[in-house]
Amino acid sequence: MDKRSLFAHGPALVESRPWRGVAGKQGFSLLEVFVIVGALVILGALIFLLLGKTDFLAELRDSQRISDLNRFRADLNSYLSANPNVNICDRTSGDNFPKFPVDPINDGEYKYSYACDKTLKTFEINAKMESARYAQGGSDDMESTDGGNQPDVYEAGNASGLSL
Ligand SMILES: [Ca+2]
Ligand SMILES: [Ca+2]
Repeated sequence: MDKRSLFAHGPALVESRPWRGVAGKQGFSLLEVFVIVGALVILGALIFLLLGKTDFLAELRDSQRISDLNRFRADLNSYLSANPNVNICDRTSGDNFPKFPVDPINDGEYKYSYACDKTLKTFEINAKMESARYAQGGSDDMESTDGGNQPDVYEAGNASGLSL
């Protein structure tokens, strides 16, 4: 039997040719590869620099603390306006009593503390700043410029002089 006759039945089912991609282009050009690698290197360097900055994550947590305390103060003031007879020292009083925020670290050193006077309807919520920037003496000192009586914590509330 002629060997060629076994393989000579019509066109081959599978053709072998280079992959041409969706738009008919053949893979990536060297320039495209360089641009992508360059962008990844720059992105990696930026992340490395930001995370390497000593206080970057501490500043993020402090921003969260400042936001938490200011929001709680606003929420509780609104709640007090709507419920003037509420016992401000009983956080379980009323279904709409503002949710007490939790410090991003919440350990022995960094935690929120709450003080209140149920007769005067005054309250204060405090947090310890973690970064040099927001701590007492820092470039954006929040602790000693809040109008409170404790220069080494950030105080928020409605008590006169934040003296609770
Ligand atoms: Ca203070
Ligand atoms: Ca105080």
